[in-house]
Amino acid sequence: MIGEVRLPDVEQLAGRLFEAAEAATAIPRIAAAAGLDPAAAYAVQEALVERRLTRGERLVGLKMGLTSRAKMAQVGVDEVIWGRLTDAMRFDDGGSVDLSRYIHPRVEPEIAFLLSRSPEPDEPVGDFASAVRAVAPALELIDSRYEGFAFSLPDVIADNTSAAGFVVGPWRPVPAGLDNLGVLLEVGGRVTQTGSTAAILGDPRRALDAAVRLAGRRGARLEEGWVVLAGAATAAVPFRPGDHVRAVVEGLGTASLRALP
Ligand code: 0L1
Ligand code: MG
Repeated sequence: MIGEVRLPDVEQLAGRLFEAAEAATAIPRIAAAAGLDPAAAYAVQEALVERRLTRGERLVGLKMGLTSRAKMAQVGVDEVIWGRLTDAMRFDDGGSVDLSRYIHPRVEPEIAFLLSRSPEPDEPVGDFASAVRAVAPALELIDSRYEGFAFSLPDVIADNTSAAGFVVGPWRPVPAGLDNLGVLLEVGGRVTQTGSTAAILGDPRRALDAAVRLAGRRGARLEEGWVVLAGAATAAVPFRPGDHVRAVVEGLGTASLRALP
């Protein structure tokens, strides 16, 4: 048992979310009927990602979700959450993606960290910065497996926090200040969202602290060479066939992705 949820149910719920992603077909929300609390929802997430690993994917990092007020307001959930990234979710910077693989994809501009070592969950706050080798502009492709892109906190945790894909721009050394860099999201060369890295928990480095601590609570360790997506600096926008999206982060550069027509 995990809370009120039996282990076979954890596997069954993970299977439903896995199949929904495979078939690119939305399913009704699962958490209320199954009695999922956040702890049980993370167990479902783990079982869901385990299915990807079983078919040969590799864990390459973590993502933080709902780290900005704009994102919390957009989805009506007000807690920072985390999910897992695999190698199959990564797209080349400037590459392209076939959106028919997704249900209702959206994109959002982020900051990515590259880890130079595996941080210890009990390191003092702020020390995790010494575990960062480089930083980069990034894009996250999110795709809720739930109908209407609507969910509760345990629903979205179980669904691996809507993780679907990501792009990392050129890595560069971490600049002195990361806490107030301008961020733009362009679609087809037109600016559709503007924000600042300050929107990411006040400073994206706090998202890294949160990643290490929250994952540590579930016995998950971040590894050397992993990518940590710190969270979006703006609300997400729909990603449509033919769109060319670009995240522009002041002083860091750009990351882009094209959706096939
Ligand atoms: O990366 C994110 O902030 C997404 C978290 C889940 C909420 C959503 O799907 O927008
Ligand atoms: Mg995100």
